[in-house]
Amino acid sequence: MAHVFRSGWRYMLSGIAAALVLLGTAEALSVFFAAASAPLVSIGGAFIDIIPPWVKDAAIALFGIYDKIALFATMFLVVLILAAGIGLLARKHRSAALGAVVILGIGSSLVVVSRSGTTLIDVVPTLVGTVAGAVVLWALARLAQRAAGGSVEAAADDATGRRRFLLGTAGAAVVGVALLVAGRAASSARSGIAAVRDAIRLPAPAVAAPALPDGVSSPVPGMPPFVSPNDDFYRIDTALSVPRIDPSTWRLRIHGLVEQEIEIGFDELLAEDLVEADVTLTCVSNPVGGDLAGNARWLGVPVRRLLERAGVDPSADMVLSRSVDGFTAGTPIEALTDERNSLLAVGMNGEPLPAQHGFPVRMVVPGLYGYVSATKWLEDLKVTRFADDSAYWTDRGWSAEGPIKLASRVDVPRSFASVPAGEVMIGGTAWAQQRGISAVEVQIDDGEWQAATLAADGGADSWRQWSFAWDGATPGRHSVTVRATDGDGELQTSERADPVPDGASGWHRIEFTVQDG
Ligand SMILES: Nc1nc2c(c(=O)[nH]1)N[C@H]1C(S)=C(S)[C@@H](COP(=O)(O)O)O[C@H]1N2
Ligand SMILES: [Mo]
Repeated sequence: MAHVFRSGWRYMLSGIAAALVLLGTAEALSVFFAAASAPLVSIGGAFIDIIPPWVKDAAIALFGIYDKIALFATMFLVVLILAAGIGLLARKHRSAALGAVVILGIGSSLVVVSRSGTTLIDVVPTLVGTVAGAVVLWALARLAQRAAGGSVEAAADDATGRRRFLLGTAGAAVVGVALLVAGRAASSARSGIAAVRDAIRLPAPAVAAPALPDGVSSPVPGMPPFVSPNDDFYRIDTALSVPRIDPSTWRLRIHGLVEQEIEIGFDELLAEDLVEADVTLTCVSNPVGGDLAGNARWLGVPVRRLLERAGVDPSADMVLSRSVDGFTAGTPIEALTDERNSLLAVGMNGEPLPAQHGFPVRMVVPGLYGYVSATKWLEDLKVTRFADDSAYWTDRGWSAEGPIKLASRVDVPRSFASVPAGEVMIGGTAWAQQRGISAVEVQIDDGEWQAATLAADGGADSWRQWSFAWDGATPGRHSVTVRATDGDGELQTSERADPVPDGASGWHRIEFTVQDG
C-alpha cells in the first residue's frame, strides 16, 4: 500500500507537466488567432461575466487594478490542482484520464466560441493544445509506471526508469512554460497594432481645450499630478486580454431609432473637426477616498454631431454603446446631445488612445460614471430606449443611470502616515464633473470646519486640487476629514453609501501621526 502512495507523486507531476504543455501550446498558437482564442483568457472572461457582482466588487476592493492578475493566478492554481488529480487518475485508469483531458479541452473550446470576437476557427489553439497535453500525459504516465517498476521486471531497471521519468517530466514542463511565456509576450507585442498606433498622427483640434491656468496643482508635495499620465491612468474593464483593433478596418455603426444608419471609419473620424476637452473619468466602484479616477485631455468628435447626422427619433432616450468584446453601456441621450463635451475620443493627453484605454476609439462623457458612458474599443451605437435595452452592469444590479456624485478625498498625508513635527501640509482632490468645485473644508480631529485653499480651476469637468497648511500640529495621533461644495452650492453629503448601485458617498477621513518635535 505504501508503495502505491509513494508512486502517486509521479503521476501528479505528469498531470501538471501535461497541463503546462496544453496551456503553453494553446497560448503560443493563439497568437495567430483572436485574443480570446487562448483558453485561460476565454474562461477567465466568461467567469468574469457570470460571477455575482458582489464577488467582482470584492475582488476590485481587495486587489484593485491587480484583480486580473489575481484571477489569472487563481485560475492557474485551479488548473494545476485539477491536472494533478487527472495525473493521479492516470495511474490506474489511463483512458479515463485521457478522456477527462479531452472533455476539458472540448468544454474550453465551447467557452472560446461563445465569447464575442471569436469564430469557430479560434478553437484551433485549444484543440491542438488538448491533443498535445493528452499525448504528453499518456507518455509521462507510462514513464511513471516504469519508474515505479510497475509493469517492468528487474529492480535494476528502476534507476534508469526513474531518470527517464524525471527528464521527460522536466522537459515537458520547461517546454510548456517556455511556450506559455513566449505566447504571452508575443500576443502583447504582436499584431503590429502597436506599430500602427505609433504611426498615427492625430490632427490638431479644431476646438482646443482652454489652456490650463497656472496653479492647477496643489502645492503639497506628494500629490498626484493634475493631468494623470496615460501610463498611470486607472484602468477598469472586463477585458482579460486587451482587444486588438486594426483602425484601417474599424467601423463604427450608428443605428436603431434613427432616420438613417451611419457607418464611419477611423480616417473619416480623424477628418472631422476634432474637439479637445479636459475630463475627469470616475469609476462607480470607487470607494470613498479611492483612486479609481483620472483626469486627461481628450481629443475626439462630439457624439452629438454624429447623432444629429443620423437623426434621432424623438422616442429614443438612451444610446447603447458596445465594444468589440461585448461590453455595453447605456447612456441617456440627453448627456450625448446637450452642450457638454461628450466625445468619441481618439486621443488621450496628446497621443492616440493607449490600447488599454480603448484604442482606437472610446466614449468620454463628462459627468457620468464610466460604466454608463465610457465604452472603450467602441464599435456600435444603438439609439434605443431604457425600457427596451439594458447594459452590462445594469444587468448585474447597478443603477441604469450613473451621474457622478460630488466627492473629495485626502491624498496627503497618506492614511496612517507619520509626519514630521511642525506645519503639516494636507492636500487632496475633489470632483463634481459638470458642476465644478466651489469650496473644500477640512476638519482636524473633532475641531471646527476650516476652509482649504483651492488650486486653480482647470474646468468644471476636471477634478480640483486643494491644500491646507495645519500649523498648530501637536505630536500624536490625529485625523483629518474633508468635504466639498460643488459649483451649485451643494454641500457633499456625509451619508455613507457603498459603491453599489450608483456610487459611494460620505466624507473621507484619514488618520496620521505627528512625530515628536
Ligand atoms: N469595453 C469596455 N469599456 C469600458 C469598460 C469595460 O469593461 N469594457 N469599463 C467601463 C468602466 S466601469 C470604467 S470606470 C471606464 C474606465 O476607463 P479606463 O480604464 O480608461 O480608466 O471604462 C468603461 N469602459
Ligand atoms: Mo467603472
